[in-house]
Amino acid sequence: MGVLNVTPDSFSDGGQFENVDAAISHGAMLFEQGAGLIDVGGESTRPGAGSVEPEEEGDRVLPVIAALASRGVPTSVDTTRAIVARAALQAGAGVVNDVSALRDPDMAPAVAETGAGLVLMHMQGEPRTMQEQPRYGDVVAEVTRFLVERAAIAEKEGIRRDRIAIDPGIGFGKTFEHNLELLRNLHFLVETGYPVVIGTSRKTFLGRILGENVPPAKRDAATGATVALAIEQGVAAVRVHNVAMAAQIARTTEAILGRGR
Ligand code: PMM
Repeated sequence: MGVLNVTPDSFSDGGQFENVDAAISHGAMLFEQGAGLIDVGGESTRPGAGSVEPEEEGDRVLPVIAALASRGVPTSVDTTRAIVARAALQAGAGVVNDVSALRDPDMAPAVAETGAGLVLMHMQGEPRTMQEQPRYGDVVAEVTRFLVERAAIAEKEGIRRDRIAIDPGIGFGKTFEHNLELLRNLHFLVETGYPVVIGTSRKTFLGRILGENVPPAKRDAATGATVALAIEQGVAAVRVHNVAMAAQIARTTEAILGRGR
């Protein structure tokens, strides 16, 4: 899954793809490099980020999704708003990546009506405040329970089980230790039977490991370590900025594991 943030303030590629044409060609390039899905987002979920108006969010993502769809590039829309999701699905997106896991009550109907896929992500709190004091008893068990509950709700609303994926939400209301514990225990999420998605690419916890002087764009090798370990545990999809690198890692890891394509 290739990251295509069309926002002026996203933490790792902020501002770079604000221009619609640049975003379209970057998305097409990620597809050529091996992404199965281009994840187009118009609202930053970076810790502390404020929210944008739905109209503005739609204006950012819809032309990019439509253009990629017309070139046969599969896209997901990274949004928490049903109104944006509906428009994106109409413009040609095939999957809704909802980091709020159906907080908008109209989201499940929007996905169900179109037969689209759905990624349900776990987040404690909301982006503005989520890193203030994340707390869990048993982070792996609690995140898994939450995601299975949300998936059951999605199914009840008419979304087919085989169209639903789950994501522990690395960095979303989690301390450094919570993130590492989740990454060590992804196999636990895989055992639920839902395809598991993870997004570790260039995130702050990697900066903590590497040293805060290593900026997001220089954290790809560290991201690669998480990709290999996630695939080994049975994760179905990794959301990354550097698709060319992740595709090589994925193919190599799968070949070693005897799961080569
Ligand atoms: N992370 C970000 C945004 N969307 N979606 C899913 N499913 N999983 C994630 O971990 C995730 C996401 C934030 O990262 P970015 O600002 O680099 O896009």
